[in-house]
Amino acid sequence: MSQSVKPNEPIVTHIYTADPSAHVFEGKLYIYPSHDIDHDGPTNDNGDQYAMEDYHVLSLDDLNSPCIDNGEALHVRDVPWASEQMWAPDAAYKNGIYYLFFPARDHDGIFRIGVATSTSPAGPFKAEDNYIPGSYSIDPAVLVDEDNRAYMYFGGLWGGQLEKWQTGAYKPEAPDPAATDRAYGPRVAELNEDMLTFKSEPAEIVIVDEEGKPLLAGDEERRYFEGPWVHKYNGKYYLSYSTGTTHKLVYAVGDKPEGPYVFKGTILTPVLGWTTHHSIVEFKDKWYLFYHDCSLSGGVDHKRSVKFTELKYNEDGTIQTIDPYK
Ligand code: FUB
Repeated sequence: MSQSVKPNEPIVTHIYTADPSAHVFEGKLYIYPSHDIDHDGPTNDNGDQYAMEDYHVLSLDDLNSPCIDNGEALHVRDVPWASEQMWAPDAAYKNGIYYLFFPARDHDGIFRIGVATSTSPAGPFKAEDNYIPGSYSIDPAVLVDEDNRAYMYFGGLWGGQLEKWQTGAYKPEAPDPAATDRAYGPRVAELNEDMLTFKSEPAEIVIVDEEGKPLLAGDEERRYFEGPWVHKYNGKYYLSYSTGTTHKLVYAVGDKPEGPYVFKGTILTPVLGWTTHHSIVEFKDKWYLFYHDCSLSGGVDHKRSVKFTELKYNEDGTIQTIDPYK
């Protein structure tokens, strides 16, 4: 008999999973993770160790149930425009269709973001022939707002190539910003009603400190690195993300989906492993953080496991910092 899930423990152990995007669909929790695999390839700042080939959708009837693996939902071989590295996905529902958004390298080695569709939240998903025109970099996260407008947030530095797009075109030799330069922000683009195309060119989100000054590239404890997620709480937009090199999940709050966002604090202290990536979801009147670490693989960076824990707000709307190992 399969075991119920427990907070701060891998929700599945038969495969490695990472980058969880959790949503409530049809009364159940669905988790859209990356599917980490073993391989003999190189490990580097380019992220070659994250050599994922497919997606499995996980689901939970509730947080006292076993986690179901609904099987392969999409494989890179079935995505005409993609060549490799099926990284952190997200999903959304609109007009009777489930959409799986995912980044992968195209046939020129450039990360793009694609869409696949299904009539079921568990998939399988059928990929569109081409990536979203005008998309680039990694880590799509889609918010369908209360007015039914949908926004995609995306972007990641280093292996995710965001710094190579600062002119609006892909520049493979683009340098990193100087420590005193403004930090590069994630991108946001509203999706058209078809959920397959952008309504306008992606815009850069500005994250500022409490004095309204944009965060600087050298501020590695707070500046954006990768893995954006936006959720709403008490009418405010919460943009949370990974700080990459300092391995924290942090958040900033704004009044509009496109920002600006004011930096607030840390959600999750560093986990075992280089990457940290998450989502935040409300389920049955409680809030949960889904995240990953490498404890199941004994610290192997590209063999991660999805976990969850309850997330709590203070009365002023700030989020209580979580140490996953306490
Ligand atoms: O899983 C591959 C990459 O590692 C993701 O796209 C990043 O967010 C990081 O978790």
